[in-house]
Amino acid sequence: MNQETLFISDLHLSLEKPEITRRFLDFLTNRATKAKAIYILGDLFDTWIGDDDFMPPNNKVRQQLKQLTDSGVQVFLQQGNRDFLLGTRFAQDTGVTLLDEYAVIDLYGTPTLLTHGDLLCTDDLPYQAFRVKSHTLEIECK
Ligand SMILES: [Mn+2]
Repeated sequence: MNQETLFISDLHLSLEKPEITRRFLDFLTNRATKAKAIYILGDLFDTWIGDDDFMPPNNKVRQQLKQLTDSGVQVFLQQGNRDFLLGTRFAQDTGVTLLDEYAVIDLYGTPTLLTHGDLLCTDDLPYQAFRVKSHTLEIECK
């Protein structure tokens, strides 16, 4: 069995770019099935307005991720600056494990820091202010 650990980031899946979605779904049903673990390091989706968003291509991606995790492949996911609303429901629906914005993993014996990267744009003060505000908003659903 192939024991690859695979990292992907910033696919920015959206309805407007079907070829990227097609290739990702192909990846999930082929190479990914032989992996030991897959780490998705943020911005899998170009936008994510909430875990109750079932618009295409979100649902198909959900289903394929679920199939992959059901088969025993571990999939880890960090939020990016575009899809930071990915949450626990998405994780439950797909079987992926959400990682904190900084996560240290043991990569073949080497401690390895994983992060999407937007936290490191420390010179961009307006962005960092937006980030703090957008990540702490309490949304009331009526
Ligand atoms: Mn990003």
